[in-house]
Amino acid sequence: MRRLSDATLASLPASVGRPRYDRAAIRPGIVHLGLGAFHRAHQAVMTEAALNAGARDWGIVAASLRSAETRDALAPQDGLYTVATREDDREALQVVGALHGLHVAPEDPAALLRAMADPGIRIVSLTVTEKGYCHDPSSGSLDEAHGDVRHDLAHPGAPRSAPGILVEALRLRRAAGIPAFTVLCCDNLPANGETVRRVVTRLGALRDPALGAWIGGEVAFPPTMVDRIVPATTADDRARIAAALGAADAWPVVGEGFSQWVIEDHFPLGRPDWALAGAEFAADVAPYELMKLRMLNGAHSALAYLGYLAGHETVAEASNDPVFAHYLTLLWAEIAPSVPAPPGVSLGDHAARLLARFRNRALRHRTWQIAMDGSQKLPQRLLGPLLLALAEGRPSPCLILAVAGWMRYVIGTDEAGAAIDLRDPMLPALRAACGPGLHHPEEVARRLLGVAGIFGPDLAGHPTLPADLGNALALLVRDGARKALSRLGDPGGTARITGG
Ligand code: CS2
Repeated sequence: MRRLSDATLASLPASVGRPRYDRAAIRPGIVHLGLGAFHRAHQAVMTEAALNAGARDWGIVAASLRSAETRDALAPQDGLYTVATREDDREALQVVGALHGLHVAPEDPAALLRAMADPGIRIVSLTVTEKGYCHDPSSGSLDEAHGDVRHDLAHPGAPRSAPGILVEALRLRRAAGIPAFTVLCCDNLPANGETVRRVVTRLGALRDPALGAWIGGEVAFPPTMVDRIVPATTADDRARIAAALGAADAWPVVGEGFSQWVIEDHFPLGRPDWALAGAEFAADVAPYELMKLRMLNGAHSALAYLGYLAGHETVAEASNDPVFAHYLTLLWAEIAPSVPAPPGVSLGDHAARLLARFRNRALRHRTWQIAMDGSQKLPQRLLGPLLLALAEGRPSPCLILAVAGWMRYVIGTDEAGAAIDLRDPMLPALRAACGPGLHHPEEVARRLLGVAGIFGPDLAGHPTLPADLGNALALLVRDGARKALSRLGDPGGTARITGG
């Protein structure tokens, strides 16, 4: 079968969207770090809208920070790829042309740094996942003992971490008298702009106090909330999309119809007109971000652990199970008081919309995928709302079950006794804490609470939480996740979801 490429673009079926501009006339304005599916289905699609509307100097140069896989898939297709938007039985295809250069950082860090130091680049955006920032998730500070941080301090010209790459590129610009690019973190981190500023400024200061001060003073780190559900692409996706295109695409991406981007409009060197694609600009992004991290991502993580344990392979399977749907409604009612609703948003309507999005059966979003890297996700998704509920004396059985679900999951065997393929940067510490095993749930809960970097002293030292988590974990071990959830009552008849 022929391959998707500039040469085959014109012969795709008429129903497939494609670049409406001359790709050869585009100059790069953005370097993006982290060439995963999410970037290609979210920010790149929004930038494509600006290119389609006539912008010429906002092409994207994209870099993978680890493997060459995506570059190897996309380079033979001139950087083109398909975005498939799926809602139940409907699917729309769009070929995106916004990528105008592909790097693999470990192969040639100098080439990536040169691209970032080019005066034409005005924004460096990132989707490197939570763990890519080398920070301590419970405090949000740079983890100075992190292997990649130590590497980048020892070899500053050939950095391998995202903060190390940003610091070196900014140093090169400063030395050459080129204004700093804007750093746009598009990961689900709490206060993402501020968190990345803290981490990058600190790493800069460790290299040279003057560089740290310059980064702190000169570089804009606007906060942003990003939202679109984009599961990992499957072999079925590739086959179906190739058949529809009449051309092979080695790495299409698949997402839901919903897509939201809320950004603080602070781009000293300019930005593409992302509003053309529906991006919103807000003076205060914090309420959108808290709502996203706690309502959507918090529920996602709860479903990931408890759903996986109950044998649900995907989010759609779990959310279409009435026991889990009921649990979600109760969970959102517990989380909502910790969320300051953004202007004009009803949290009840928001929760109903989330349930409909989760139930989209056209997406095979694996619970196992979302369960990855729990140590990096739990604090902002579940522990923040739990801490507030404890402080305000609100009972939180669903949040406690979600956290206990994570504990049950990291013990490493499922309810049928099969090993779980655990992925987490803190795996050695988690495994050590889980040593006492399934027969000693209270002890496991107590030890996991003490793992540095996840819970923080307020939760680990709380007078009642350790016992409550131990009991919830014991319940999950004894009865299994589904049975434990099926016992949750709803004393008010219908859970009331009200804002905080
Ligand atoms: C998910 C997110 O993998 C995960 O942890 O919760 O990727 C989620 O799908 C997105 O944030 C939705 O916008």
